[in-house]
Amino acid sequence: KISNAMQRGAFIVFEGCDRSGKTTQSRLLVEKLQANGVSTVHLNFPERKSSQIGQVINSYLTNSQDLPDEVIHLMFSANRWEHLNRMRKQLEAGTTLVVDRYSYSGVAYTVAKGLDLNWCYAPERGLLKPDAVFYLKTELDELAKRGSYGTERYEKLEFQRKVSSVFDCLYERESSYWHRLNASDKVEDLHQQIAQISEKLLEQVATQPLDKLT
Ligand code: FDM
Repeated sequence: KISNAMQRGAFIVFEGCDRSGKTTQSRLLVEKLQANGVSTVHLNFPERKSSQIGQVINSYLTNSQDLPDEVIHLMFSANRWEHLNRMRKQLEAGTTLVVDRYSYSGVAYTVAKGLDLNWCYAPERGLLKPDAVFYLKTELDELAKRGSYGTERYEKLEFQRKVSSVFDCLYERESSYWHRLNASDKVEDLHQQIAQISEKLLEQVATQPLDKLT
């Protein structure tokens, strides 16, 4: 039996369109794992507060600053790179990370603007690869029913439709570690599905090395 000290945490990511329930589900998972005594940290990309890059992203998203599509894309990626070392240390120390959005949002939102998928993915190579991605898939009319969007840059139904189709492509490509879930399921049912998969995952990955996006 391998001692606890050698076990790493799991790297779990939530992806999906705006208002798909990522924040609710990621919080519920964090609470559940913590209640089970698992050291767990909740993160969210973009991480808007703790760096200058994050602050630029925030002013871009709230429409107070304009930037070329390529530039903001690379800033979203840089925002992940600037948190890489800390994330790796936490995982290696046995802490599980539950992350609301990651590289796949980076790709999906920029490809939805018309940029090339391979170009969009390139700066993500070398970042840590998640052990699992929970893709909360929304039907567009369901999203529309959830009421009007906020005022941030991407919160428009037509744009979300494009984002959603890129997520579907990514799911086809990455399905070995993606779990596509129906975002219109009841909150509690979704949570049960996610918790069950995560608990198994925690055991499976504890002694596996961390992987990188290639
Ligand atoms: N977003 C998020 C991107 O365009 N690229 C990225 O790399 C990431 C992580 O930022 F519209 C978009 C997705 C969303 C916005 O997301 C902020 P949240 O859900 O408010 O954190």
